Amino acid sequence: MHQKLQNLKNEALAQIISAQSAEELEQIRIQYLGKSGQLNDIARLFKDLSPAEKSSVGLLFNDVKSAISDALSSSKLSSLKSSSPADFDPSLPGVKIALGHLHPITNAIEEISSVFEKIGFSRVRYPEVDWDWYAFESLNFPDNHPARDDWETFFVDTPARPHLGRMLLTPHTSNGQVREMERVKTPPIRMVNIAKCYRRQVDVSHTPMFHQFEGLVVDRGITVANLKGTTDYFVKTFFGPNRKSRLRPYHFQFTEPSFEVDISCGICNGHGCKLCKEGWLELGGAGMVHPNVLKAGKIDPSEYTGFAFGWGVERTYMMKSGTKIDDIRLLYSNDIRFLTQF
Ligand code: FA5
Repeated sequence: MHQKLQNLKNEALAQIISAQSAEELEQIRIQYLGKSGQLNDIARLFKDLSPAEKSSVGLLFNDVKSAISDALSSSKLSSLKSSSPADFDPSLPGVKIALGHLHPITNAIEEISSVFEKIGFSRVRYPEVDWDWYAFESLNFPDNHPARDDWETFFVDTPARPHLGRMLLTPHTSNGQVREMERVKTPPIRMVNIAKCYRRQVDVSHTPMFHQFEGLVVDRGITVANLKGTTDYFVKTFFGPNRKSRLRPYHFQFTEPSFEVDISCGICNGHGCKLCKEGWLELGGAGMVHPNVLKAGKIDPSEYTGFAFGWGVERTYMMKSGTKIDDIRLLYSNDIRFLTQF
């Protein structure tokens, strides 16, 4: 019934916008809001709903009804119905047109790009549908790694290619690492790859489609200190000067050593609270690029070293103080009441 009401609202609003006369608007009013109109037809079905359904459908019903009547009364044509030139009052304020805005994640991506561009990173974009070679094989994943299982990754039903393997929806932006090494050929490399990722996961902190931003720096003499400095710079610029970062030992196939990066909680300032428990929130993975990955990108590991990190855009955005989003799925629910708050 939710879908039916949404469709009805969209149809009514589209008809109101394209109405050519006051008579046409009146017809639309009768069709949707009249005694035997489509909204009342739906209201008659309420009796068959459970009490819980009744309250959620009821809320949407009222929302649809007021959206249609507001659109009817604010339509320029409705004032033509009874007005003669003498009734027209030019001193009345005009009708405000509702303006949309970019999605909060689009804004977050722009902000993240500009934070890294300020310290010399180039924003790049690599395919979101890519070969197993770039997503796994070149990143030092063994054949039997669980992430390569159908259960974790969405594979595309096309024949595998020699060397490149199967085609898949990228489960992380790390597929950009070897692609960037192939593009630049000779370091220095300083890229930030921001793209959509796909995994078979959905709950309060996971969506099947999400975004990651992947940093990769390769040059002579790059060390963990450069990784820590870059992380600190990002954390203080994006979240605020009081937030701190820490590296926790971890394991990734394509970095050695590997870390999980945590940031101090913005609510309790690192002291421990209901949200973070011990004062820290996890941002994502990082580490020093594994020599095998440099070799796969035809870069000599005896001459160059590098660091890489990959963090979730949605989770990073949700950790900004004051965002107060406690369920990641809300970001993609397309609920205008949620989106207009940002
Ligand atoms: C990776 O994806 C590594 N490629 C990160 C990396 C890059 C490590 C470079 C080292 C060097 P992980 O699976 O932990 O790591 O994902 C990183 C982040 O992506 C998570 O911390 C989280 O913020 C985000 N993320 C992962 N899965 C989801 C999901 N289903 N929904 C939303 N965000 C997700």
